[in-house]
Amino acid sequence: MDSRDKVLDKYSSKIYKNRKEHVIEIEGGEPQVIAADTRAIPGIMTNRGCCYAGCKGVVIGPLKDVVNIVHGPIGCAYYTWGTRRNKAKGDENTKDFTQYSFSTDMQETDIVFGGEKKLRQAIKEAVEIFNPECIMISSTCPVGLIGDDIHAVAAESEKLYGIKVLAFSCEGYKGVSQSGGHHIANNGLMKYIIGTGDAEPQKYSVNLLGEYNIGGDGWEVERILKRIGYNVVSVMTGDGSYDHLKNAHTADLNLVQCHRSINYIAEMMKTKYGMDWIKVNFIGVDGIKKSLMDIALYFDDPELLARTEAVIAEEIGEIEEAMSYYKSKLDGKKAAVYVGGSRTHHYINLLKSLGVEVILAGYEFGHRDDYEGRDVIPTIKMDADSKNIESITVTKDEANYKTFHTPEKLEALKAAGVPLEKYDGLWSDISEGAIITDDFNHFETEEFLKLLKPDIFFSGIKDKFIIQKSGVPSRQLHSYDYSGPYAGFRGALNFAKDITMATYTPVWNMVQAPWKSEPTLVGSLGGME
Ligand code: CFM
Repeated sequence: MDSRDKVLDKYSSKIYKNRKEHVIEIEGGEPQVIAADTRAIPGIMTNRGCCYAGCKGVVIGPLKDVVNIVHGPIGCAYYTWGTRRNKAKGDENTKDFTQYSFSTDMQETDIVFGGEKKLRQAIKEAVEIFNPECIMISSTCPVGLIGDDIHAVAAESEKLYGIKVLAFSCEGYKGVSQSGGHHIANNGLMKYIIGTGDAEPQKYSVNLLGEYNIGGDGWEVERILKRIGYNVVSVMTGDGSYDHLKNAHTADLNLVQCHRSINYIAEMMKTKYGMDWIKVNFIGVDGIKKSLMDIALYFDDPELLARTEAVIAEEIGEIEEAMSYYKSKLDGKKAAVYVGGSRTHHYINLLKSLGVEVILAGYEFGHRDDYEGRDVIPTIKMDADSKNIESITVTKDEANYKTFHTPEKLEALKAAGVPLEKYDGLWSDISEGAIITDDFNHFETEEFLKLLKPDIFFSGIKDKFIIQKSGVPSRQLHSYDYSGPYAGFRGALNFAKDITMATYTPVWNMVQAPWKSEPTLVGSLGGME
């Protein structure tokens, strides 16, 4: 029995039938079909988050000049406050509210008598105290259940205060994971914000999509892009702002880092404004090199291309020696990588360049295209859960529509390997024999750890403790624990250093639970000690 069967064999037949479609072994370089983006099994400890987490926590929360009001119980606001480490800085032109947590703090009486009054009051206070240009309201589960009309409150507040007020019906229970929340957030930003600014277009301008500035990743990417000579019009959404997002339509090209959370905006901007998008990856030296060259090829300017090559050479020169030292320490190690919907793939080239092989991997909530590539999208069957998430259609904006290249030139770029509207998915880089688990759970994590014994496990806050208790070092690839940035050339070096320290400091293996060596309870039974 191989390790996959050994783990799945422990399930009841009903659960086995479900999970066998989500856990696969990569064989013979053949394209594989995986079940993804379906409901988690009730009772199983999934690592997923909810729809509200995807909308407020992931996509709209990082917009720094927006007051993000969470309409709901205080816990929902508290748990999306700071833990993701999406950094932001205000400046003389842009306010930064990301250090605050705004909530209506719903109580039982609000659930019984309705919470709209409290929401109106929260908006009034936010306007009086913070004077923002934009407020966004996110719904939590009870709001959807009792039927508060947050959209009506938003529309009325917009008139009353003369600012932008958006409402998102992203109740936690919608869809099957945080993925639905990404889509809802994308729809709102596209409908009401992108395209409302009147800035003048700049030369060599790009938007950076699906970059959330975790641990400062976005700042490192922007530093490199600016060094080469690009103008970054907006970042969606790490350290991003309403102010910049309004003018996103003026850029020449969209760069998509996290495909899962934001491909909807990239696609809609192509239809509405004619703006092309390419898939990039700024994690890992090979990934960054390829992405920077792809962007330069797109702009097709010899000077820009020369600068790109020079910056790449200089940046690599800075880290090369240290990287090869860390490679000598890490060569031959094996890793497990489990993140949400895109990072698992992004980190593979970085790990490979350090001699680390990925033997176990997966996503919490990826869709089939995140595994198998965008080509499968037309074959993905919609189910009742996916139909529950609104999919909006946009039309050509005649006034702002522009094309940068002719269709022939775009075809030539595609033929030259530039990933225009293309994403190959995790399959394209995963090693033969690797085990892939979609929507992984605590049971499978423990079992695969015992069987495959990876040297390091990249994971998140919910699973890291299981991993550490079993003696294996863990680094969080969601928040980077307390470290970062990991993106860009300098980030690659931070990463190499952190995982070398983790694998050479096997503290978790040395910790023994106290009850294993001495009794922790003392008492007497029937007169005996
Ligand atoms: Fe995109 Fe993300 Fe990810 Fe994601 Fe996330 Fe995240 Fe993630 Mo945690 S947007 S899909 S919903 S890259 S919070 S910054 S690390 S699960 S792999």
